[in-house]
Amino acid sequence: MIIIGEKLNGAIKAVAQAIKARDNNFIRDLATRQLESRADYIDICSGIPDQDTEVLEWMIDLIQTDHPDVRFSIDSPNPDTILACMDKCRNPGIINSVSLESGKTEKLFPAVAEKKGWNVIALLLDNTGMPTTVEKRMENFDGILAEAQKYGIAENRLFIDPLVFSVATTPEGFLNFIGASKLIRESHPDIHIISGLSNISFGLPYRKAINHAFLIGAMLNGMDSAIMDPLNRDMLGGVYATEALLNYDEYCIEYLSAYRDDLFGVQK
Ligand code: THG
Repeated sequence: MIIIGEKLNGAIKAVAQAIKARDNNFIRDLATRQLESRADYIDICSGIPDQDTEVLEWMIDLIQTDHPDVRFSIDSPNPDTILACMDKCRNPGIINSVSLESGKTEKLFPAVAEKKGWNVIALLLDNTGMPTTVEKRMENFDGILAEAQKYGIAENRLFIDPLVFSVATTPEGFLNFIGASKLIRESHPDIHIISGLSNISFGLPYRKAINHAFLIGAMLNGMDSAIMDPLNRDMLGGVYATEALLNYDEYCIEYLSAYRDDLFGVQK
């Protein structure tokens, strides 16, 4: 699994406060802990539209001073912010995100095509709003793929987010998510499939049970990347265990290594 650490998000109250106070140490610590939990990318999202570029550039500078090899997931609704952040990053990262909403791919795909090593998350969304069926997701997938081909972006640089809604309000949401995931996985083995783990449980109690079931169900149906909390040790255990069961981790080498380094928090 390719893990994107979600913790540096202004939607989380403590992070919003740290951003407001420009609390360097809070930000540095959350980045360090996520990297110690072997996050492949650190997602950064300000949640403040009028200071978006400034806040994200501040985080990038801070974190890459401590961790010269860090790769960022630039999480912003504003393509100009994403472009500015790409220039700041020492290492190639991942754009979060494009979609078929007007202007997004036109602005960001040329930068992906030009900048070596950068990857891109594409939401299966267009100007008509959230997709509610498998068919609409696949129509949007075809649209994204056509755009990527136009700019010569290889399929293994694309992370498709089929979008998932809460099971509390959208009873068939998970089935539609995996319906699209399966079709994409079967027809395009090199394309990555990604999701945020927590939308599925919105509005329900004991969210971690639902998030955990989602994680495993989605991994069995082609999801190979997640925006998640790598400090959540139960969830991290689920990731490593499922990878081993699916024979992506021969002889459980990664699982055992994570256990030895106590990433699951169960060592004495
Ligand atoms: N797809 C894409 N990008 C996304 C999302 C997506 N970016 C934002 C969001 N969804 C993913 N990020 C978060 C960040 C924080 C939380 C949820 C989603 C959150 N975290 C809790 C906290 O830190 O307090 C803890 C969660 C836990 O313990 O597991 O609520 O869907 N492309």
